[in-house]
Amino acid sequence: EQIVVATKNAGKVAEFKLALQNLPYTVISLTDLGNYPEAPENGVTFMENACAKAEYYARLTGLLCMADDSGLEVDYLKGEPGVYSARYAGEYASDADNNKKLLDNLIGVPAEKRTGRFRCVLALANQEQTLLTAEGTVEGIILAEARGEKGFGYDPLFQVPELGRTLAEISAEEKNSISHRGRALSSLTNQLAELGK
Ligand code: ITT
Ligand code: NA
Repeated sequence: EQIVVATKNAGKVAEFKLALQNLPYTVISLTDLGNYPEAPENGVTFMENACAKAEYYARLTGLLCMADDSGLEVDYLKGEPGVYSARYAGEYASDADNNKKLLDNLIGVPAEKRTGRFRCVLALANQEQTLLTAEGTVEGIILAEARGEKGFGYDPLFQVPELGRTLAEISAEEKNSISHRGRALSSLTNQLAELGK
């Protein structure tokens, strides 16, 4: 059976393909299927957005779709940018623009107050409904300057205390083994395996 990874974010696609390569499903990405429109994203929670995206693309493609809604919650900023992480610095903001805005909003804030987490909600849907959901988080510290070239988004600013490294300084395999997305994925694939029994 096929599962479509229903995201337009190339960074997410790479992590999904790596994590799902041993699954008894053929994983294809939305971009492999053609030029689909952007899903509407009006929810105020990751859960609402993940389910809406999965159902939207399942209806358009007629295939089983998995969607990811994720973002960075910074405690000092009362949980921002949260569900607005992709468009923190504006509708068409680049990762660099968003990272700059985050750094600007934390100028002068000491390390011990720069705590936060990445959160990921995954939803798997068919044409009728959402079938499964899963959530994952990873705790970290927002650095005052970027470190590392790997990953995407806010990764160069996000240090994992246990590693003493940012998510942009570790391999995609290592990131998947500890990240919000990796954790949500292992929960979702466990649920899928249970369904299959
Ligand atoms: P799709 O809706 O097409 O999946 P998107 O990038 O718009 O793509 P989101 O609305 O879920 O997806 O936004 C998530 C944003 O949160 C993403 O653009 C990054 O800025 C940030 N983010 C999520 N996971 C991340 C990760 O693993 N590393 C760094 N930044 C991440
Ligand atoms: Na979002």
